Amino acid sequence: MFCFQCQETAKGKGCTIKGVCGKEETTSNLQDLLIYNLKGIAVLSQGLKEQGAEVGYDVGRFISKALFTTITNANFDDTSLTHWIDQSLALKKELKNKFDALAPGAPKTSLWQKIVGMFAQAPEAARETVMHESALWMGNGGSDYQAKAKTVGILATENEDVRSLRELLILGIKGIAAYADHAAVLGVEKDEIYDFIIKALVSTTEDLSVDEMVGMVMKAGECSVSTMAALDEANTTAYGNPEISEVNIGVGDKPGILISGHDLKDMEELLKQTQGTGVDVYTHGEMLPANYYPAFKKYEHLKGNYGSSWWKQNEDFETFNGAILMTTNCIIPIKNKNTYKNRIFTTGVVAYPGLIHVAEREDGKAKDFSKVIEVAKKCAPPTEIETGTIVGGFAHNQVMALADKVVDAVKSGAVKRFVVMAGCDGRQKGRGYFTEVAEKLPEDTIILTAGCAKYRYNKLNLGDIGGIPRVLDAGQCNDSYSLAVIALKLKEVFELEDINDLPISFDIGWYEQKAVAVLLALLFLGVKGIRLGPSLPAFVSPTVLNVLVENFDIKPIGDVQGDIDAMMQGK
Ligand code: FS2
Ligand code: SF4
Repeated sequence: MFCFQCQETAKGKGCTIKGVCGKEETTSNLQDLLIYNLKGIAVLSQGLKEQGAEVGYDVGRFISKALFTTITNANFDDTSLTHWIDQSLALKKELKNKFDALAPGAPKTSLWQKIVGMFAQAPEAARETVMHESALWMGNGGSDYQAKAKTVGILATENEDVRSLRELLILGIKGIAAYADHAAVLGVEKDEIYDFIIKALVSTTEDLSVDEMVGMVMKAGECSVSTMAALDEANTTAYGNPEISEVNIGVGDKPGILISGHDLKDMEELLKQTQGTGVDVYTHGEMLPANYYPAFKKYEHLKGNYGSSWWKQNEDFETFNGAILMTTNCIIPIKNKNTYKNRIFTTGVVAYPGLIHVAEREDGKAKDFSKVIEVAKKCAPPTEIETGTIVGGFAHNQVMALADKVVDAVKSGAVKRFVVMAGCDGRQKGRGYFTEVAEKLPEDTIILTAGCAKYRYNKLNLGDIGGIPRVLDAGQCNDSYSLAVIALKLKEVFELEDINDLPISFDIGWYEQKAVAVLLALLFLGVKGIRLGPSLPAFVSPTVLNVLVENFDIKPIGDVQGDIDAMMQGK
């Protein structure tokens, strides 16, 4: 195996024996093979499109979901991944049949020209050599998946810089695909998003120049912005605009279900199905921002948030005592001493060996969470681990409602600087940096956040500036779009030419691939001087890093006080 997609990769280089995340070698290999098949699906889809044939949304949806399931801490289950590969092969066969049925004399354009143009003159065997092998390999049952996987992984691209740019693109579109899938679940799908994901996958099968590959990476940033905008539209249309909310972090006296991950549709259906059952619902990790939506706040049995971010789940799930539902990443390996194995469920793109999986929606019907509810009913209420509240709900609409106050505070000098400390949390000790920065930032600064990075400081009680809380939480990493909207609005209000002239610094924590998509979005919006930690991505080669440093002044986090001093000077 070779995997270097997340921040905690072994020795900062790559996991080669077993994932630091707990991913087994066979699992990693199957994920590589799934990506390889997605490339094949993309090559065939692109060819069909160029020929004027229709490629339905179901293809974009399948690719998105499949990419999503390969994100860090989503799928640890070889049986599930084998099924994903089986499905990808079936789709590939279907597309290939369509492709072969097209008339060879039809108009020929770019990719089509390369592929079908040669088809027209070549005998069957020769034709097959023209198309990228990922489009042609059809497998022959599960037995050869492992053998095949070993030949198509990341290291199959030998040149370090080509590999780096291809992987940066693939990891970026994994994040984009996750956001696209969330939007699709709520009925918002866009041609341009699926088109780009397909183009990006195809580009990784081609011999492009470095400039062309860098161009694709930048386009991924653009697509990331439009995908996050689509998701914002989907979320707010379905559930209203998040609003300032005090979220209880204590517990009630009834048994509960703890829902984690990012899927708001699962949240909605779970809340409906638990109503009147005597079972309370609590959020964990990235589901905390569900408490900010008007549509969910109306449920009295939504009791608040329990525990902390994803990497604390082994402890939090123990003391929660009740049923647990993982709707997306991040699930982490269950230890022998953990007792919650029989009360945790997966759904959607999440899978873990031995756990019960709640099946997909069918025929427009809701998912059936009855098994989760039955288990919860037999459980003890959660053990109280803390009390009090945390405040959040500062997505763009809420911040815009406070815009006058915010602008006045900047003009009067009451607020000197905004520091965006969004992104991910994780297990590494070095992440204590973000807590320290939050504690030591001057009191005339405001922290803008989204994602699970906030758990490093959202219970610190950092006070407010004239009624504006010093930590403004926009929501999940899925809501990072809000931070861009806020920055662009401030730029407009202060009549600035360049986003970098705003009194905003970016001090971002990253962990997995959605953070890569968000980072590329920020670069596309022209944000310069981003600090990134706790370490720089292993998939960025020294040459590619140089490109990022030269064009965007990206830098690693340094020591706390030094970084604060520099940020306060706009550096
Ligand atoms: Fe937390 Fe980072 Fe949200 Fe993940 S903000 S680890 O990308 O999907 O979460
Ligand atoms: Fe290693 Fe991260 Fe890949 Fe897991 S996801 S195998 S920790 S690089």
